[in-house]
Amino acid sequence: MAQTFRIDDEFIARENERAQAWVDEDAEHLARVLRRSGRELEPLVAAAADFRLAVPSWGVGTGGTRFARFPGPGEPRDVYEKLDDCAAIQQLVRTTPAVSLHIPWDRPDDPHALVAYANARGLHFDAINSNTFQDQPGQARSYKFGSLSHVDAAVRQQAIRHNVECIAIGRALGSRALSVWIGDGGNVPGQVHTRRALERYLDSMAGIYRALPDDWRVYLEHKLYEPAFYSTVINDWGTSYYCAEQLGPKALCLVDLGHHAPNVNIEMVVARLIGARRLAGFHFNDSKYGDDDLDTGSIKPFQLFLVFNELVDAELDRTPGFAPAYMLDQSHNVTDPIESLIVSATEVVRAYVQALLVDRAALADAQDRSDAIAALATLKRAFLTDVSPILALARARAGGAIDPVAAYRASAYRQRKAAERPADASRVTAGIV
Ligand code: LRH
Ligand code: MN
Repeated sequence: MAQTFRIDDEFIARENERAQAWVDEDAEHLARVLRRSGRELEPLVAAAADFRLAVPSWGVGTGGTRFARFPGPGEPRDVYEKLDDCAAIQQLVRTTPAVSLHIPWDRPDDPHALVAYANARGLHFDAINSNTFQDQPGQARSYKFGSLSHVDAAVRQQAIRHNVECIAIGRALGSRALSVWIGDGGNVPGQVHTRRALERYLDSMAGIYRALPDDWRVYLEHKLYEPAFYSTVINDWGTSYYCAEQLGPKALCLVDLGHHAPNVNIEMVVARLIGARRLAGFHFNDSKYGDDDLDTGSIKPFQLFLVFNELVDAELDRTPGFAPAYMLDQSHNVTDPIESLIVSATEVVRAYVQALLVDRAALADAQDRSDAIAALATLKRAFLTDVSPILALARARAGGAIDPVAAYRASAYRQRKAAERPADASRVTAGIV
């Protein structure tokens, strides 16, 4: 395999030299501000440095909509080049050593070679995603009218076999979770029998559940609509929770932030699933209208903070079985995907550190006195604290970049990849990838 360009640690260290002075100055100031409310900077830097997030393999290519996809220069052409780009992100932010693959988009010819390639770049594999929302060349039966809930048992069996195959691939890659999102549903009233479709889904998922190794989990991902535009079989957290309860303890509910109706109180959904011990984790992104898959924290940063407020509260409560999987799931239609993933990873850690800053005693006191103003002020004080110096110090101490986007641009990584990966005009398509 030809030698390809990689950002090296020395380059990052040189870039950091230029920025070290301002980050130290800002960190000193923040330390003084925090000390006023009895908080120390160091534990927060350590917590930021320990935070882990997975990136989606499909996120490093340019995304699109049903109307069009406008590929950028140096698009990754296979799973190995996707890993190269994931490695570049990890090198700069030091928060994203895990990659979540999607099958068949990333089906490995040689899983062991892929694991070695990933490990050599400081990466490992997170949850594996199945795909029964598209038909593959040569596929026997179509998923046009559904998959795990299809009226035809033969189509359901085909979808079950695909998920069982994903578990086998995941085991070879060291994953410990299968993530199942299906687009099953109807476009007109009456097209799908609402109760029977869910029964068929549960029967199919029971088959997949039986194939799970003991130490594995299956993540059920709900979504309000799209590609079905009237009814969706796994449409909301309640349906997902009901199904997890029916299937067994290894079934958990994954929250994709973009999969809810506008104005749904997602932080409450998170609190409900934590309380029910069924929170699988997250697909972080942001949205203004539908499942826009925009960069995390770019539209509703306060909502992201409130979600982490629930997560940190549960963490501090030592809630049994609380081990959510954190992952980005975005579609980068007009930005350099690597820059978007760098910024999004940073915004997720920012929300986590802001949530750690919440004065829990003051919040509980305000809640006990039903003092809404004091309660909101306690949250806002944390949310409005600029924790950028903490995030930069955490990255730099782990060998990452103080200013990762600036370092990425200075490396000319994209231009070099454009030279290494000549554009393949035949691959200009519409759609998410
Ligand atoms: C569905 C979804 C799901 C993935 C897909 C790429 O909207 O969020 O998680 O499989 O995007
Ligand atoms: Mn998702």
